[in-house]
Amino acid sequence: MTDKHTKTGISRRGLLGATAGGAALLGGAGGARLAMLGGAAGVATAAGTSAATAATQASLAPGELDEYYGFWSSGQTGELRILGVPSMREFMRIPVFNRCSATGWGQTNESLKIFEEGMLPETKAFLNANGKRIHDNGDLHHPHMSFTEGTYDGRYLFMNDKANTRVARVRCDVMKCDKITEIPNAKAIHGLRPQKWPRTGYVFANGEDETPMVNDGKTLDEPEKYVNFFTAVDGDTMDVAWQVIVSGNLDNTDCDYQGKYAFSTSYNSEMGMNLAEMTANEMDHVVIFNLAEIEKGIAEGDFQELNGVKVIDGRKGQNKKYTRYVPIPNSPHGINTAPDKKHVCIAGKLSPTVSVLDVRKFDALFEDDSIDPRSVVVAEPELGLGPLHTCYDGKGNAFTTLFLDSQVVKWNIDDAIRAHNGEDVDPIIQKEDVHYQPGHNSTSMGETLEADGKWYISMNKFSKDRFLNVGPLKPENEQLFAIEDGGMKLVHDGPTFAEPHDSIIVRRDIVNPVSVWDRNDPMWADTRAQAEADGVDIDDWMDTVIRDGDKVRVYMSSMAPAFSMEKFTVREGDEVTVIVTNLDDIDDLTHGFCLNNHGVAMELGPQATASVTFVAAKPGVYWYYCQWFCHALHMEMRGRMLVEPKAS
Ligand code: CUK
Ligand code: CUA
Repeated sequence: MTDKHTKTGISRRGLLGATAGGAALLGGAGGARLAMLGGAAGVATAAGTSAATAATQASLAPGELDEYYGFWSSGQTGELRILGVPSMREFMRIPVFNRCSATGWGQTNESLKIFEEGMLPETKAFLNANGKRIHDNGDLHHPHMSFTEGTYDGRYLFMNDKANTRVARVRCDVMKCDKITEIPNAKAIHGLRPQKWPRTGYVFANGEDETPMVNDGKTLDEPEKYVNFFTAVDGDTMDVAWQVIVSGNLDNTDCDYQGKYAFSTSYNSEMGMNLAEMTANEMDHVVIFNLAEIEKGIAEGDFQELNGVKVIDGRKGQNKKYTRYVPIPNSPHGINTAPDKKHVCIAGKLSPTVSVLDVRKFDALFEDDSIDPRSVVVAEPELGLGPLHTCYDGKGNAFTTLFLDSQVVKWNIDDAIRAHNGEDVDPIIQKEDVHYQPGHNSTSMGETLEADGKWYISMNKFSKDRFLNVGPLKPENEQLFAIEDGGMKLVHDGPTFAEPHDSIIVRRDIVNPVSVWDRNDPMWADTRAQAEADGVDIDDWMDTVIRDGDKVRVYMSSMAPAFSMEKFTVREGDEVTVIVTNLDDIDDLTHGFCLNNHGVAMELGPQATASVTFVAAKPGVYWYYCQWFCHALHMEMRGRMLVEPKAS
């Protein structure tokens, strides 16, 4: 099954030809992009699985713990997921940009505060005017952990929301989201990467969609007025540190191990407004951002302030100290820094090539305007059709997904450079079929200096015939390979729901969450302050109802198998806030509070406080109950709310 590649002279034309069908009908450059999608119809031949040995390594006995944490995005589901690698068991779903029925995320006051604090005022006004909630959807593509000196440090996970232009952070101690920042000026945050060196530091975030610089509804068809923004978020405060206006759009991003540069791909260097225009040019580009110069420019006042953000002009033809543009063939997508600290691989997508940049050559580009930006390209191997993303084994090899070929190609970076310099070497080591149409891939610790080359994940966009048919909407498919000297061995093949784009695989000793909340956690600081004002101690047994005009605060505790209050009374039309502290302090003893027929429910982990606010609009008796199974008498863990009719 190892397919030693021989040079076939694949060209862009070949790429289009290879995706016959849709492309021919559409014709032109516009057809090229659609052909990629249509390419999914051309299925690669099924791979055998000579996986006997590797399979034994991958299958864990019941109760055995995984070697790695996997952090998964979920695309349009909007949540973050935690899996075990190599078992690929899914452990947890962390709601972030979505509304979660189980945990009350998007409904509890503690989570609403996180949503609202980072929301731009105009978004708040827009949502209020339209009776809409921004808590209900998101498109989470890229989860990445915070770094210290080039490797994961177990503090935070950062992630983007393409749908509503946001960046979020998850605390790794409790595995809950604690910050969501809506990014001003930019639109559709896509690529996201934390600074690797000396630490995170910045979280770099790409705006994918261009909008008019003055977006007041008076400009549509004047592309020259459109701009796009690169954003640096401060990973400690989650505030926007600065932005850079760029030429072209921005897709994916990464940064170096020197702490000097960030870089982003642009598939729409044309600033096209439709498919044909966006794919018109043979060459697009990568933008390199000079972090020290940008910080200096900000310090020296060389910025304009836009919606409260200091914005540097890094467009082409502007002062070249902030940005340089390196031409890259056609519609580049994934950009990934190698653990050798030197190389960055850029997947060509519509070009069958991967462009290898040497970060050590970037200084010269910024020192001397006359240097050809292409001089930083040290290799450009043709690897196959539809290259999208690259990851690494820490031993000088790279793995690139080939969307159209439904394959992963393993290749050697040094050999690619030697071939580029005219030597007769083939950098390709192995090609392996995947099922089908891979997007992102990841290797164990592969985006850090501790890349260990043990495991490889292929995140495939199509599952087709791989599983029992579940109707027109099919799951995606993920495949885990053991990376072995003799080749890559498929050890797991399993469906996932919509639509993990990306994952990271983190050694388990780096991740150390707690099992029980700290009573002083900042998550419920507002509730604590309110309780203090009400004279209630939320750390203790509480059964107090405070009336404050037509606002009522109901303070209660939970301890298996009972709430501290078997009943409470409010009046029709009251705005009721129920505050619950779970006094149980045992591992895994979660309670919940769910109020019948009010659309109200929340999770209460051990030693957690949470609160939820609703209007008691309908007179009557309503049961509330614990909705997390906690005890043999869990069913009996319930109580009544009486809503008295308004005196008429
Ligand atoms: S993107 Cu999805 S396959 Cu949003 Cu990282 Cu490349
Ligand atoms: Cu408490 Cu179920």
